[in-house]
Amino acid sequence: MADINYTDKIPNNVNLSEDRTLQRALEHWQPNYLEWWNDMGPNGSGQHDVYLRTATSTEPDGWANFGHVKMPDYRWGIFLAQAQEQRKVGFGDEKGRDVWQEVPGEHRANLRRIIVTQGDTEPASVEQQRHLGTTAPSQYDLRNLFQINVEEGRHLWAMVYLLQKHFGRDGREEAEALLERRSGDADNPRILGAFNEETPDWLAFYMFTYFTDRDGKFQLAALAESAFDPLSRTTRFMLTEEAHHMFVGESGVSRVIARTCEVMKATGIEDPAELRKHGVIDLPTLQRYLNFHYSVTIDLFGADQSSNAAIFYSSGLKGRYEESKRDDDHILKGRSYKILEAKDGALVEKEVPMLNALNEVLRDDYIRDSGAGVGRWQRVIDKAGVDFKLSVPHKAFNRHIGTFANVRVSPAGQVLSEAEWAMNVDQWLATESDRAYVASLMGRVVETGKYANWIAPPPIGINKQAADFEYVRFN
Ligand code: BYC
Ligand code: FE
Ligand code: FE
Repeated sequence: MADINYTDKIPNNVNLSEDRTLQRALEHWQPNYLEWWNDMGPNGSGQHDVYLRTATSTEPDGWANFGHVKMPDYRWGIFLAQAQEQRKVGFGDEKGRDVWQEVPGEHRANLRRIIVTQGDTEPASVEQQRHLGTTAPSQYDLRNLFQINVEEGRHLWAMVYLLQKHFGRDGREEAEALLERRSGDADNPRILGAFNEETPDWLAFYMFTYFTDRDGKFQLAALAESAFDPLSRTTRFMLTEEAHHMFVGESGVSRVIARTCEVMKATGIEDPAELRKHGVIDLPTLQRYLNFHYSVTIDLFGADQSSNAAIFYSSGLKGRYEESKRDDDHILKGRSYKILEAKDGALVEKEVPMLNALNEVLRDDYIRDSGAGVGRWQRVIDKAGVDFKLSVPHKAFNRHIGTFANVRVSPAGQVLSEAEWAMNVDQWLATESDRAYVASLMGRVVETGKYANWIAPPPIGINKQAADFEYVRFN
């Protein structure tokens, strides 16, 4: 595979210079993108030199370069994973046929919708996180935030490339609209719910990158199975970058827990209100943040029964997570899947056609995967000798999409009356006062090698850098 050509205006490994129309479309879009980045990207960061990795090839070993870069100079580019020779459609009605290099007319509207939905989340997350740089707990964390931001920007480029290359004028219009919607805007919001929520503080940021970037992992993995080969190759390379985003979330929460437990052991204090006087985040508050981000994120998988999902699968547009590792016919007609629904005050199982339940299948895969990290957080608590059990809420808790949208369910999975919900919700979801307390801890730490009081330092530096490495030079 050709290395990425960094002398091009737009670094790429897709032979951009041979497609003049596309090159012109992208060069027209690029200044609008930079304008969006300046308006909506990381606040006040334009002059900082940030220690970033930049993709320089798509080879599995050594695909990135590390070095100090000003973010507006980051080389956002278009990189597709290596083509797989003779790749065949792996599922659905066209299973076994050659994959598509162009968009089949009959699937154009659905593919466009999927690509736009995926693309919309990327700039949305940058918008949600734009103010966090002013309260970073360390240079290390600030650098991780910025790394994620530039890569989410690149993920937008990845989807815009597909739109402009394969969807003509419609694609160019969608590419512009992706720069016009705004997270949380009342008139022109981002498409999916979680991407219009705020990411008000760093605990929310770690929870978001653990839980919500993991939705990215599962959706991208499902799209990597697509019969539309350019989408498959694009998402496969995006997945390489995604791993670091989830690492930042998992290790971030882990470091918050480690610090809290350290103070709990040193002082012997267990009472959250007393603990707050020591400037750390009490574990019940952390659990309430977890409950919020988890429930908002599992909504992102869509309705538990969806005819869209059935069509996306049968027509080969979107597969399941690790499709090829599954031991079935990959067509799924006549198969069923058990979903839950609320009936007479209880949650009961119901068998439905599997094709219609594929959003739920992916959500269940996600639930298994995300629970593993929560188990690792628990081990930090256990090892410290602190008596507290973290838990993952029931999947029907605090849902706004699908069957449970109109039912109140406790984190333990009990169907509740509106009054019972109202009486207890403050124990389950972060309250205004929780958020105000966490916000009160957020203060910018800029000294090299120093960390805010509420979070432990990381066990190891980025790219194995030493503890006193200067990740960000503030200019
Ligand atoms: N909020 O039939 P359904 C990432 C709508 S994250 C608001 O279930 P479908 C990242 C739905 O549009 C990965 N609306 O829909 C992470 C539909 O509307 P209409 C993002 C919602 O199509 C961190 C209606 O409800 N990628 O990369 O089967 C940082 C009926 O629903 C929501 C993708 O999502 C919601 N949560 O499923 C940066 C992949 N959910 O038609 C980046 C592409 C549903 O009635 N998207 N609706 O007006 C898809 O595959 C599908 O569109 C969905 C929804 C799975 C999202
Ligand atoms: Fe992304
Ligand atoms: Fe991400």
